Amino acid sequence: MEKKNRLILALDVTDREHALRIANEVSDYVDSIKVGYPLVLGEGLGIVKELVEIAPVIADFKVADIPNTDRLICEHVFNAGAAGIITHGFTGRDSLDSCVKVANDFGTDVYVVTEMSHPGGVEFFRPVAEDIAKMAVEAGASGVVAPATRPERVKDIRKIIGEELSIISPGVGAQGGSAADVIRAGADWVIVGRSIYNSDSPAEVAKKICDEMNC
Ligand code: FNU
Repeated sequence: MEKKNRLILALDVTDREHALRIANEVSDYVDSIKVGYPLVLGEGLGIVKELVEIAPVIADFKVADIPNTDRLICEHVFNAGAAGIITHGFTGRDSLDSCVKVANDFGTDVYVVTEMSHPGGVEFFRPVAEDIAKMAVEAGASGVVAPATRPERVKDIRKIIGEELSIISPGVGAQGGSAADVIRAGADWVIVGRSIYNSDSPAEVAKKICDEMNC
């Protein structure tokens, strides 16, 4: 992903027109659009093909299955035009390897969740986040997902993964995190959803977040 604006839009609206309107409004300020279950279950995977006309798409399916099922999911997602996918890591190295292999065949990116950004994200993830980050490096993932709600954890995870892998970081705005703080802690991109798409002026909010990050 080209680092220009450091902002990834989390497009969790559920209908096509709304999604395309928001995506078009903020396209000057985002490096990528993240779609997940809300939009894809609402409109089908075909929405990805429409969105890639506006910006590269990351599919946030938090893939977490056996290697064969993971492979099938990744193939569908990349065939639909996505440039990247978010996977879980707790399913183990063989499952992650399967996703990375498909991504390498397509020339796309895999981002592995380390510790989630919501309060419950510390319950089970906290003790294993570092191990998952290490595995992401060893498996050749493109990057990891780490919480903007806890910049100190982004710092910890950056120490483990070094400079080669990217950190994409959700939790800015609606979940209480600050874009500037998490970029300072070592994130490469922030992922922002509700603060932008629920706003009356999505482009203005997106621009403000970019300005905060000095981009
Ligand atoms: P917003 N997301 C997250 N925390 O929030 N993929 C994680 O740890 C994670 C994610 C996603 O709060 C979440 O599903 F791994 O409205 C949503 O799409 O700004 C987005 O990041 C945050 O949305």
